[in-house]
Amino acid sequence: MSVQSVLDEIRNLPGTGEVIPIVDPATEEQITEFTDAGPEAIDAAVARAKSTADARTWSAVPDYDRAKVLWRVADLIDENSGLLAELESVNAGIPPGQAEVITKVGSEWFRYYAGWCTKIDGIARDVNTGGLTGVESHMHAYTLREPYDVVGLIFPWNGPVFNFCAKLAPALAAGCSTVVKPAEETPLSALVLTRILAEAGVPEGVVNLVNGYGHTAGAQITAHPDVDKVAFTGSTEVGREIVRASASSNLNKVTLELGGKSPVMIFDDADLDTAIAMAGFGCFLHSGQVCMLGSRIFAQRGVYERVVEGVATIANNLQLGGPADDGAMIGPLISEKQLNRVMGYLEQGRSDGVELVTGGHRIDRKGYFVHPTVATKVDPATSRLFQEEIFGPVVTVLPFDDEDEAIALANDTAYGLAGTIWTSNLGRAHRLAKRVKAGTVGLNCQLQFDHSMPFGGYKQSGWGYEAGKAGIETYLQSKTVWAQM
Ligand code: TXE
Repeated sequence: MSVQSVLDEIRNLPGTGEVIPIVDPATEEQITEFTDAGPEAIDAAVARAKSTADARTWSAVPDYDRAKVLWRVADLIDENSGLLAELESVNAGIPPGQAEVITKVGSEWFRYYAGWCTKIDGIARDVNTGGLTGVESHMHAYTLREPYDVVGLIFPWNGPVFNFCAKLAPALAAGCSTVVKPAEETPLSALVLTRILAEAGVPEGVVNLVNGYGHTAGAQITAHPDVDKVAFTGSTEVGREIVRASASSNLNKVTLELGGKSPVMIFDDADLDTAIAMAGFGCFLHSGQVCMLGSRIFAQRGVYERVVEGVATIANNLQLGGPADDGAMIGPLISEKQLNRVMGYLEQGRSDGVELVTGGHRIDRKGYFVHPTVATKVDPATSRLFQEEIFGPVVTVLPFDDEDEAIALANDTAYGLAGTIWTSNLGRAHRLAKRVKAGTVGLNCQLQFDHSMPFGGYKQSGWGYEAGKAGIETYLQSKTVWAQM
């Protein structure tokens, strides 16, 4: 398969809805288009998933065989990593080197969860009380961990290969049947990945890829009476809609990986060179379109000026560009919609009196590029720049005096995805790790992720976890069985 064959294939997929253009964000050129699948196709996808769940087509495959299939998926992703990385670049604007790294992380999702297939187990106990009958009896009780039958997997455009693998690997390891909807902006790599799953031995009907808008295809999946669970990554706003859809349909279980506004605290005893380098990279990576980036930096008063200057220098030196530009470290924003959103925040900031130390404007070239932007003099109480997830290359920097003030500022957000503390005082690092209200905290490190460790949000950053043991448990239900001895 080549990029061109994928572009042709999606154009020819059947659908009954609107025609949706796919645009290369680095050139603003339309590269292909596809047709929204339409309501009948979503119903048919759910019905196929349900029939394989009812027939136990996948869930009854012995666990060690499921593991072998998932391991083969990982190998096939590696074999196709060149194509997947190219698609990631042309469709999501991710620079080629980073796209290769993300593709490798993608195959490791499947290797990690291949291992869990043989480790799904419950508990067993002998119970000798009469329970609610009051009559003493001898019971053996045990729990079964069973997959949800049909799960809807809906994800965004910011890392199409990563997001596909993060959802499919644990769902398939658990034994679920799936309906999969990638973002309308970035449906290309999902076509290749779905084919890889089939080639590796996932039976037909277990993974059902559908394409379309969120308000059409996505909304129909979340409200479908035969969908037992929805796992979603995207905006907090749509997260709320998914919860509402669950409440007004069949109360399907929901896990949500939502936005962030993560704090980075730099104390004056930190290794400043490393802290500034990581804080600068850790807010502008992928033009700020990664949920766990540190988009609010707080620097202790004694090092505040150095931090502002250091992060601004990084912002000015990061090479922006598309896949065709040699040495590009940062790609474009995904779409015109996202560009307008980011520019809207910057306008708002200007009219609020925020000081833009650098950036604040589009780059004078084709593509949705915004100059990495450092904002100071931001009022936490009133500024939308400080409070809302921008999902663009924009960071705010504010000073603090002591630990209590740093923590108060760090936690002054509706989000709780991640946080970072830079200090050489180990006691302080661990003390503050406990006080940050977020699902991931980095002590003298930033952007850490591993498949083996749970990832999830406090507060409005989400419900439930991805990765680690917690990541597969979210696709399993627990059944308690009582046996009269
Ligand atoms: O996300 P949406 P958008 C945040 C970020 C960004 C903002 C908007 O702040 O600026 O969201 O991005 C599907 N029912 N994040 O508009 O709309 C949609 O088709 C079911 C953070 O692109 O949430 C796509 O597949 N599904 C984030 C997916 O939801 C619906 C990553 C995400 O789209 C739906 C991306 C509906 N009613 C954006 N409406 C993160 N957590 O990493 C849309 N969708």
